Amino acid sequence: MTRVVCPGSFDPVTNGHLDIIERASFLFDEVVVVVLVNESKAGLFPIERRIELIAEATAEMENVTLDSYAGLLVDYCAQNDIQAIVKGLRAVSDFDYELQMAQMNGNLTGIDTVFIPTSPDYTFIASSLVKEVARHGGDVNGLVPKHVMNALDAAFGH
Ligand code: COD
Repeated sequence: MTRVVCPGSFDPVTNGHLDIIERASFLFDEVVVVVLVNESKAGLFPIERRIELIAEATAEMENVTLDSYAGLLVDYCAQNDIQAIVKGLRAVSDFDYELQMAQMNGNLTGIDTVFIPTSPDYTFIASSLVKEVARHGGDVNGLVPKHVMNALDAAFGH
C-alpha cells in the first residue's frame, strides 16, 4: 500500500491544490493532506479552519485524509509511514524552489518527491493571489470552491 503526503499552507485551499490532491488520490492508495504550521507566518485562516475548508472540498475523495503538523515534513513522513511527497508544479519558477526542497528532503531521509504538473486551467492560481483579489472585492469564482469563496467574503467582511 502506498501512502503519500500532499503538504502545503492551504491558506486557503484552491482549485489548483484540489486538482493535484484528486489526481494523487487516483494514483496512490492513500493521500494525507497535511497543513504545515509556519510559526513565523500567521496567515489569513487559522489551521483548524484551513482543515475544515479542505475537508469540505475533499469529502467525496474516499482515500484522502487530513492532518496538520509543525516541524520538518520529513519527520512527519517518518512518523506516519509516508512513502513519498506529492507536489504540484505550476511553472519554471516553482521548479527551482521545489527541486531544492525535494533534494533537501531526499538528503535528510531518502524520501522521494513526485511532481504532478498543474492542469492548464489552474497554472496561475496561488492562494496568495486569491487572497489579494478577494481582499479587494474581486471575483475569485472558478479559482476556489464556493464554500471557500464564502469563507473569504466573511474573512474580508464583504
Ligand atoms: N496548481 C498546482 N499545484 C499547486 C497550485 C496550483 N495552482 N498551487 C499550489 N500548488 C501546490 C504546490 O506543489 C505547492 O507546493 C503546494 O501545492 C502547496 O502550496 P501552498 O501555497 O499551499 O503551500 P506552500 O508553498 O506555502 O508550502 C510549502 C511547504 C509547507 C510544503 C514547505 O514549506 C514545507 O514543506 N514546509 C515544512 C517545513 C520543512 O520541512 N522545511 C524544509 C523543506 S526542505
